[in-house]
Amino acid sequence: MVYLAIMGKFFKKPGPDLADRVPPGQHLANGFPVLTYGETPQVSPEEWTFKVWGLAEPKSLTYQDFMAMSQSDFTADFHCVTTWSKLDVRWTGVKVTDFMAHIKVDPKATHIMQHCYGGYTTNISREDFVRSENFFAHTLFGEPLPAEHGGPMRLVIPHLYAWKSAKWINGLEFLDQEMLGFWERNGYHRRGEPWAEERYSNRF
Ligand SMILES: Nc1nc2c(c(=O)[nH]1)N[C@H]1C(S)=C(S)[C@@H](COP(=O)(O)O)O[C@H]1N2
Ligand SMILES: [Mo]
Repeated sequence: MVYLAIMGKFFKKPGPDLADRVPPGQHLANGFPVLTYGETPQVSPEEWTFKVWGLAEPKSLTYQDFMAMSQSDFTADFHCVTTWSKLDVRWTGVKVTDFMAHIKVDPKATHIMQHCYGGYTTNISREDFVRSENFFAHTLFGEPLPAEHGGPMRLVIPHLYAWKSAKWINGLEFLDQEMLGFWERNGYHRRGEPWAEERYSNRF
């Protein structure tokens, strides 16, 4: 019985060292759940195209353009607002801070709308976007990013709830004011910081 209690302690709930990495109201997921609103777009790396517009010099980039940029490995925790978290997800891709050297953004741009194949959008402030722990990911646990997890390319913003991490990302629109993305217009918080439990908007 003591053995079972210990097993339960170690495998069902996060240990003390992991517990302080799980934000309030979150639980550790089994595996890596998929959370998608609508259909999964099927886009090959060859046809994947990424555009920058708005308060930035318009630019179109290919998958090869991203592969030619400086590549980095990342280990990051992933928190979905529906209360599951997955720790230590390993990705490979391009740091947002490295990517920014390849485009020209107007200093007046304070906010960004992420656009995706399939029409999903999510907003983020420039301050939350341009951080060295944020990245464009094309590889998950050493394998090409599967379509259901956003392949061929997604954004990962580890310090915000995962709805801010756009799958099948195909563009960034630079703005001089905050606009709301898909979930944000439908009741989710405009920022979504998991440690502050910024889950839903208080505007409704
Ligand atoms: N384009 C797009 N990106 C998206 C979503 C989506 O439905 N469409 N869901 C978001 C939500 S709510 C979460 S929790 C994560 C889930 O990523 P995963 O399916 O790789 O676990 O993707 C986010 N990015
Ligand atoms: Mo989510």
